[in-house]
Amino acid sequence: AWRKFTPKPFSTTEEFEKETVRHIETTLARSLYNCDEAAAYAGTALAFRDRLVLDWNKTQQTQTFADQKRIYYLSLEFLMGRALDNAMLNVDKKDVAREGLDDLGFRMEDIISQEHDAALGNGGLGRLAACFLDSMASLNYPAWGYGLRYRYGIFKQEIVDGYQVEVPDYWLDFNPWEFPRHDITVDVQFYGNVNRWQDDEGKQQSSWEGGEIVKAIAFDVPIPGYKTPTCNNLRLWGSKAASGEFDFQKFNSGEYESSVADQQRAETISAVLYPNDNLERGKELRLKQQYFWCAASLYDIVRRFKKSKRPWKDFTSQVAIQLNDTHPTLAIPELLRILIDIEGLEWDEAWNIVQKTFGYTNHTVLPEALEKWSVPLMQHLLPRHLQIIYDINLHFLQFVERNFPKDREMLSRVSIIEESSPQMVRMAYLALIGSHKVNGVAELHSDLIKTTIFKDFVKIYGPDKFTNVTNGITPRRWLHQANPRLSELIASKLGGHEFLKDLTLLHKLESFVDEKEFRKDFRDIKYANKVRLAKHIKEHNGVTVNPAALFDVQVKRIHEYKRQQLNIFGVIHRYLQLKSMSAEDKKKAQPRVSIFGGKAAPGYWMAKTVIHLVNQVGKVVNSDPDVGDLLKVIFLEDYNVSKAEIITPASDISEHISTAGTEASGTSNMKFCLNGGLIIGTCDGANIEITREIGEQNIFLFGNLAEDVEDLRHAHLYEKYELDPQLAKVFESIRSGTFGDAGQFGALLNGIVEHGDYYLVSDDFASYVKTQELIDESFKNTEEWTSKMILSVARMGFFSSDRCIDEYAEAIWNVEPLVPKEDE
Ligand code: 26Q
Repeated sequence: AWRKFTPKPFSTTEEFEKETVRHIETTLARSLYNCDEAAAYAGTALAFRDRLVLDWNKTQQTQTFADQKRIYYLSLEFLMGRALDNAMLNVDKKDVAREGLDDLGFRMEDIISQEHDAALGNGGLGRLAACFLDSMASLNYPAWGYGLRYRYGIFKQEIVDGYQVEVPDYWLDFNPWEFPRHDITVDVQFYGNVNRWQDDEGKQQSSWEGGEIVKAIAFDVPIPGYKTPTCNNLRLWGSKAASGEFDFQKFNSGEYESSVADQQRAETISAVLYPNDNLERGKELRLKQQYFWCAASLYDIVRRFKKSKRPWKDFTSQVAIQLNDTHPTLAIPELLRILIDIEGLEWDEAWNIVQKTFGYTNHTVLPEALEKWSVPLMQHLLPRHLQIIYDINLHFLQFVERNFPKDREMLSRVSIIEESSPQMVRMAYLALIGSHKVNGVAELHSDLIKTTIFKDFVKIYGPDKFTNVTNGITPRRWLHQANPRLSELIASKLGGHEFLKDLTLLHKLESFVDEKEFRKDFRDIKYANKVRLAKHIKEHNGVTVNPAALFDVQVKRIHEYKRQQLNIFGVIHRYLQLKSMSAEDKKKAQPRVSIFGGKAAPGYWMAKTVIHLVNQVGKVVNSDPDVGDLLKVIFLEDYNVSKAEIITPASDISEHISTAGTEASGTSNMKFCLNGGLIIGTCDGANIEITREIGEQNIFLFGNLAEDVEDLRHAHLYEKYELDPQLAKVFESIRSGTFGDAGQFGALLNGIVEHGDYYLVSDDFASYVKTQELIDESFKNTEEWTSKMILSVARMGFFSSDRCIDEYAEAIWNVEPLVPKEDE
């Protein structure tokens, strides 16, 4: 009987308009006579949301009844960006919507840009999680994401007088993409104490008592796949006081403030995303966030499993959980606690389940980014989990002792507990020990973790526990959506858009590399994308840039290891050269626009100084008549996913210039290359594999190698050390006040001159400058440059996140795709 009432999705322009207008007039209760762009966006989003929901329900139903494993991707960050454009492309109805909106008097681009970015992440790790959700849905894998519903995502960056100012990102005002599930809640416990006793059979029992309870409420977000009925789920947890709104007893007895305080304390847990990228800070609230989210997610996963009435031994054939870095590591002791304390399993059986269930992805070897939590803090907040961690450690160390009886030092090196004061829990070791596979995110990085931070563990478990899955990006968003004209040009050559589902098909473009018309079309598209970015720069920075100039882009989080300072010192070097150049030589010089973007963690002073320096240099250079169009320096405010969609297709060259061995993978390098932008980079992260794929004649590599970094650092500290002479000139000009008060930049320069140049800026400066000169010459040769662009795009097939997901599915998760059943 239900079937005949099931709504049908719109398909024609007229039906789309009807649905949109219906939503504006009824759902939003707005009159069409004062329908502005915001209302048109809301109506359009709701019309598309209806379509997704139908597929979503069907997908979840199919997954529930199939006898198959589901993937659970646990990540504290999902950097999703906007959803509407993506939804329109995935259901293949963007043209219908464009026509319909046009009829109603709106421009598609204006409507799309009404949407606020969902910015629940810092950078690479969070965007990777978003690309993975897109790929899992597009490949029909039954998968759920689990995360936190932050009230405030990553802060909005404003630039005031050249300085970064952080403004709160309140993004939930109107969010049609989330469904609050007030009926799906979990009580999460904190603090309290542990009772231990022997039961009637003499078995040791533990239970966690007392403390306080915070309620987790589910908010579900549909994740549509590209041109497939699969629509997966992203479940984000929000926190609320367990007692409901506020404590009425307290309220009625006059304690107004404390009744509201409980509520506020609970809601603080999901209030804000920590804005640190690759830096860990042992804050109690962060640990509370981690446990709150792990406990709610695990409860939910176990609840779903128990509904299927299977025995516990089947758990590992139904559930695979991937840990996105160490942030969700508490899921390991939490699952043990559920299995042992609540479900009554024996340690060995529970441990076996846990190890088979979890996989752990490492994203960094930087020591300052490795998570550690103090034992006293853990004892206070999660007393039962600390005991379980001790038990895990005991079993593990006994195992190590049996196998390496002669190596006494090994035990303290590999112990989960660091014997410092206070003692610390090493989360990466816990994650590794509790998982069946550990992977790095690019070949070099996966090799490095085996020889540095996890060296002992390779001896203990053997090399097979470790694997590599090189990162990738979704071609739907980063080619088709961000660069529709290039996507159409490729489709016209390849006979359709199949390459968006199988990116390796791009290789067929190679056979057109010498076609004159194709080459021109390719260049025209790059130029049009640059015109669009130039317009954005004019509007936001008030600077006119010439779209014919070489656009040189570095956009990513600001971090010393990523070396934006090397870039800006290179820009100053260029400026000084231009200043001393004859008019004759200037005619031959290659005009360039240096574009920077990225956020600094609010407490990271060195990173903020770099932003300030870029802006100061821009102020001087951009108004210097000696330089004119030959050099412009731009800092783009508030770099985020939707800005990346404009910037990425508009670059001629982009910079991926980390100190070798420090950038685990990088993913924007892939985005630029896929859009016909060339790369200047170090031999680091995925740059190495990009080079292997596209050929070394199509990329500009420079600098010292990872294997030499340690010796160089040592030499800086203990041997005579001389600054690169060209860099010394740059520093002189900064110190003489060319770019404003030199005192501001003292720490930045001294880190290099006096404190050992940890990131090897001086060591790499000469080869960096030389490589930039090579780029100028190469760019002037338009034909040579065009071939490099086309061949790069043609050879990027490997870097689709679809390939990553198939690798995870095969080597780590052991899951198969599952296509939702269509109604008969
Ligand atoms: C940890 C503890 C406390 C507070 C914050 C954090 C924290 C938060 C975010 C630590 C690290 C991050 C983010 C790390 C990150 O984005 N890493 C990047 O991951 C990408 C995807 O694998 C790689 O391509 C980059 O190379 C890597 O830097």
